[in-house]
Amino acid sequence: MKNDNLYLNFAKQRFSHGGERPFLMTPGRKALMYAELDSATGRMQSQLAKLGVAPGDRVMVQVEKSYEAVLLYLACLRAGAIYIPLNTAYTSAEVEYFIEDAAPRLFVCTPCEHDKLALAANRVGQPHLLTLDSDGNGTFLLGLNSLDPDPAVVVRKGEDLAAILYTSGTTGRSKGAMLSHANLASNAQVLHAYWHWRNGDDVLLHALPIFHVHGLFVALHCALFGTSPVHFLPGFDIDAVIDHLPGSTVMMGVPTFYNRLLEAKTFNADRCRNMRLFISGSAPLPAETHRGFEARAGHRILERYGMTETGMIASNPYMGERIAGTVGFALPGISVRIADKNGVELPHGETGVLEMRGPNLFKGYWRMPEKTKADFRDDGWFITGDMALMDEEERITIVGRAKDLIISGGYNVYPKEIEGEIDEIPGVEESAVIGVPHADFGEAVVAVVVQDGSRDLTESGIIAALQGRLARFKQPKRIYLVEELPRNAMGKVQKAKLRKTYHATYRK
Ligand code: MCA
Ligand code: AMP
Repeated sequence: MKNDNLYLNFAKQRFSHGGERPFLMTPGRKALMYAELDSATGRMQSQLAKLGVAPGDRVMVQVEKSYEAVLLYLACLRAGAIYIPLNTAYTSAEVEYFIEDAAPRLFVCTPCEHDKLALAANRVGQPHLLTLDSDGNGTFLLGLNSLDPDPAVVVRKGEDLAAILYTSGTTGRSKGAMLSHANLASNAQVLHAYWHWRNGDDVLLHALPIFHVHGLFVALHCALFGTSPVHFLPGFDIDAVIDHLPGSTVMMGVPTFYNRLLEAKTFNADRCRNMRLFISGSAPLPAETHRGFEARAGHRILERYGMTETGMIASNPYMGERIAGTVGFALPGISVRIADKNGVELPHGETGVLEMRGPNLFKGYWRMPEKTKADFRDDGWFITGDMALMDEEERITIVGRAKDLIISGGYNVYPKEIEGEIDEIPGVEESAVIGVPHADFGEAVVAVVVQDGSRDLTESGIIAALQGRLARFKQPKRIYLVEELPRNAMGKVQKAKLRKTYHATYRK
């Protein structure tokens, strides 16, 4: 029987060629070699089986970056389990929802979060709760070395699920995007070819988190397909990134990475002498960053566009012109159309909602058939919620969002969720959350709050009340207390007006 397990795509074709090459290289640790991958992931597969994880079971993971975290992801693929990574910034109150929703068989967390999560897990389900830290220690690894690697990669059909990635929604609650082995394999193959990956010769500089599509799939899958060594940094530390540039050829980052490189005095073209490609995505790259980077580094950043539900949809060309402010062309095998609100395709040059179709398109939202239905046209096109236009050559420009979404430093924040938490605070009558321009994060979260008069609220008091309830990156960085919110004739809060009023909050 044909086995479409994504792991085989990486392993069978490539590891044997790349055997003597390092895969992950983290400062202070011995490199993890490609030759070690099969046995290390096979051993973890045996560990998963010992813990009762069967094909189709969910494995939820909220851990720092480490070799073992990547091995665990690959082991879940091998075992046919569904991998669910969570942002390490989520609080235990937020994680409780994910455990209840996904009902994982196993939850792997950082040791310092164990006790808090044990309480949350007990309230909503009973997954095995084990630990893993950034140095590769933890209860998940106990006894691992005495296990024999399971040589059998579990048979999966292309449409079987490989991962669920939670993405917040306009209605407030996070939705689990179900991604299949074939979804991930097709996108990885397309990107590997489109960006002219040089098997063996490329070295990837990896400073992204590994709980999102960007760092986990786009970056690591290209490296795995190319058996490329990866400078695997714990996070985006500007000095470490600049130090590792001369030994790298490709970097992927969110616009904040590029803004910060331009702010750094030690960053210059000489540091980039071996680099062949800088890629940006997850949020709009400001045209001035694009131009400033070219002037300083001598490289035109290649901007691409995608979503958790779809992986990458469009990219500027590798060989052709990379134009600032555009996201390039639909990737091979992926169809894009710009449509009106009824799904009718619009002529070139007109702005509408970007819809797409292709082998990378997810299988729907986990246990949310109604939400899935609402985001698809009857003929299968997926409605991204991004406003865009296409020129005569079919080059795509993202011009805004139909969905009420803030992107801060590459992390998505849905105002509805934040407003819900603020409105729960005693003394708050109502609130409106908006994004305002921010030089480092692109957009910063700001809340405009009306009091109900029952007590005296302050900016710091409201921020303090949100601690533990929302991840730090979602918390408003400024709160404005006002008498009332502007509304239109229908009674709807006029967010555009608020964005205009508070536009200059972070202007230098
Ligand atoms: C950290 N903080 C933030 C953010 N990150 N606040 C707002 N927005 C953020 N993104 C806050 C922390 O809570 C903390 O606040 C303070 O900033 C410093 O925290 P630290 O961890 O030191 O921050 P950092 O290391 O400087 O992180 C900034 C970062 C990081 C490097 C830009 O956020 C990051 O790696 N972002 C990448 C996100 C990503 O991978 N997105 C891809 C999604 P305090 O001190 O007050 O506690 S996938 C996707 O979008 C699609 C598929 C796509 O197209 O790729
Ligand atoms: P996520 O839900 O984290 O996958 O975020 C996906 C959203 O990020 C998209 O729907 C876009 O709104 C945004 N996005 C990703 N890449 C770009 C880009 N290059 N330019 C503008 N927006 C982007």
